[in-house]
Amino acid sequence: MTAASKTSVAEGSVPRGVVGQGTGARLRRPPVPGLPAAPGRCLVMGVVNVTPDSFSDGGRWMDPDAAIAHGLALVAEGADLIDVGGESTRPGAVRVDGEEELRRVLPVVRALAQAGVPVSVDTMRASTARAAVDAGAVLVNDVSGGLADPGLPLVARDTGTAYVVMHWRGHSVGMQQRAIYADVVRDVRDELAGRVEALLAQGLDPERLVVDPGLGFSKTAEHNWALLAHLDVLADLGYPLLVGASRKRFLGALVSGTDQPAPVHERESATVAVTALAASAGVWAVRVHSVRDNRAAVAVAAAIEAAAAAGASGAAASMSSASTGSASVSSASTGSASVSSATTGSARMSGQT
Ligand code: PMM
Repeated sequence: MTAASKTSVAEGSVPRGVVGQGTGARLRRPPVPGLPAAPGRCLVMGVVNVTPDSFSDGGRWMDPDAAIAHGLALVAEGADLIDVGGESTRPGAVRVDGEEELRRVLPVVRALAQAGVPVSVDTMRASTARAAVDAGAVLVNDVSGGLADPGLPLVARDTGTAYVVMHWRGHSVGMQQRAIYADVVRDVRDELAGRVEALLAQGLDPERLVVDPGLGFSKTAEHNWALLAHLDVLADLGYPLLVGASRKRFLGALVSGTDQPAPVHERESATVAVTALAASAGVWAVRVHSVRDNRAAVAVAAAIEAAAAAGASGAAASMSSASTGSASVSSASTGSASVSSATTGSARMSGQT
């Protein structure tokens, strides 16, 4: 990266900011204009793949009515937004043509948006993104980070739509041959920084960018774990982070403990564990196929975060109460207010379920 590029990424990140620099930085969840916000917790993005061949749910939601009903069910379970995709990106998947992709996603995007659901469109095509945004999508989830179709980020720019820039090295056919890194965390961070720089140069609004490490995309299990272990390094880019680990092969391998990954339906508990840890690390959102348990994991992380914040102020106040006496009373109410806000979060969740 050039000095100039470093500057422009840093400038782009200024309004976003993160707490601290370098390892150990705690991630933050700045609101993204036009998207739902949930102060104090990670968002949950529910996935609806309108594809015959996605590894996790391929073929289940090909019928538009079934896909729409599934999206609404995920919202009822607590999803904050729904990601609708019409093209599988599993390793080795062959590309679907643009017309077919549009035929799959458009009725689903339109119906969910009309029902008031915040919809994200998972596409690498400008034409699909444009039609989806016109139909009400509020987020463009581009797994290629603008590399597959350079016109795609321009759709986000021109329509003022939020945009996910995911780390990507090439299309599904042959992508695992590109899983070669000197230092995966540093390399992914630098490649994402390069993409962000290019997007800012194209005129995208830094306030509307979300960054994603692209777990499983040109990455081995070891690479995925390293990235999850160093989310703080990616957060140093200064943008909200989206993490998509749900049901992926590396979780299947972890569960089975062998080279033969456990089947998709046995990867759910490991997915929920990743969600709890990623939410606790401060990511902005997790992308998941099943929502209820992941939403509970997010609520757990939020409750612990709130209790930690309350505990910190309580400790400070009880130290000062030695000299003032009354300080501990006001800190106790501050503490319980924070804790009850975590409880309110859980109550909201159960209200939705
Ligand atoms: N993974 C998949 C598809 N889209 N989008 C983002 N932003 N991040 C991801 O990790 C991601 C994605 C592949 O999973 P799927 O086929 O089950 O949807």
